[in-house]
Amino acid sequence: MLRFTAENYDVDAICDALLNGDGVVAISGLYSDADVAEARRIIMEHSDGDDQKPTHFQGAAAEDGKLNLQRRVWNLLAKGDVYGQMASHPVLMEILRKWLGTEFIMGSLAANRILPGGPGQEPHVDYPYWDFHSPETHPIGMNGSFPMNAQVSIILDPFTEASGATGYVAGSQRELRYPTEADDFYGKCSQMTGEVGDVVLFYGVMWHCAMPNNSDHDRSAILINYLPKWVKPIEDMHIGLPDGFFDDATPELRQLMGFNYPYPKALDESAGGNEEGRK
Ligand SMILES: O=C(O)CCC(=O)C(=O)O
Ligand SMILES: [Fe+2]
Repeated sequence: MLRFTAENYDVDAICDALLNGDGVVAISGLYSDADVAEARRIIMEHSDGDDQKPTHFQGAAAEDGKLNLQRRVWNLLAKGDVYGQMASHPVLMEILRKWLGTEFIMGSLAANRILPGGPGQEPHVDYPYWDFHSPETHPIGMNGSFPMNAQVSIILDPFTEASGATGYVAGSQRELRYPTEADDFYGKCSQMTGEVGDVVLFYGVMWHCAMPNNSDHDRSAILINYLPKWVKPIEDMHIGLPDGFFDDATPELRQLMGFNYPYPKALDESAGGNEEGRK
């Protein structure tokens, strides 16, 4: 996994690594300690209860009665200004404009907290490929040769091998396929280790999963899903936001929330005129 900093990151090298190389890079130094601490504090507060939120790729944990050791906090935009700021960091915007097209959007802004003893996930690929175990539900000939996804993990607790840093098989994004038992994921995988505040950026066609937390501390991360402008988000990104939330929002956050590409639209109820075309 190539590692960059806020000072030496290289957009072309990163896009090449995501598409043709390992499929994942790390970038350190994007966020202040204070922002990372605030982000973690709010997530811990929202995940200290026993109420269960929806999760994914945790079928085995559900069978073993261990689902409560992996906790999701969804809809982070409504839970603190810090999350929108982190998701629209200028370095991420610059890289992702190149990777997903200039008008890319955000499909989910959530957290994944794995408590000590928490089991890992099933090896998988991410949205919109996440149900590629049923490829017949997708268009014929679909592949990963151009990206319809970027995943950012902002690390909030030490990501070590013991704590269950995300496992991945380098290069597996070069062929779009949902991994099977025969692929021997655990025999082949490396882990996205990192320090608090680091960002891991990967192409979600690459096989990966949260690994079991065998340490004595929590293992939390903010998980952000980014999409081209025309793929529909996973989360309903607009619920729970107070009226006027976007009045003072930055152009970057408005873009991430889909305001720049207003489809589907009630065309039958819009003012007439030519809306699309080179002229
Ligand atoms: O938390 C992690 O390590 C990865 C989570 C993940 O891949 C997912 O939920 O899709
Ligand atoms: Fe994933």
